Amino acid sequence: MTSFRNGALGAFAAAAMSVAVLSGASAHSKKETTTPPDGAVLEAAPQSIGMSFDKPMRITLIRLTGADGESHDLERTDDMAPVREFEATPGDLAPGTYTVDWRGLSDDGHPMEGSFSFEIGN
Ligand SMILES: [Cu+2]
Repeated sequence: MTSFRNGALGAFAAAAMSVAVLSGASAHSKKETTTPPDGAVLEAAPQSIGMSFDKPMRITLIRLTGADGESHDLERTDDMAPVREFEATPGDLAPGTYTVDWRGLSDDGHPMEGSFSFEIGN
């Protein structure tokens, strides 16, 4: 019976190890680029606001805030699905400095967040 027990434990250990290998292989999604790029000084208001990720990210919150602290509407089309390319459309934006804050859920289940800013010149 000892050999059966060892066999069962061995199979359990092997299964646990493969789970460990799998979770190790899928690290959380990383932000690669933003639109506009962080710190960009633009001549005109951007047509879109976005982030790209190396793996799918479910964006749970996106907020565009002006220097006066006022938040501006963003129209998103992703339906909160996990995407590698997130894009949202701003309305008309006056010259000034803007910050984008986002939160998301990585494909490995980890919550992520980030922010970037840009300036629209006069
Ligand atoms: Cu992660």
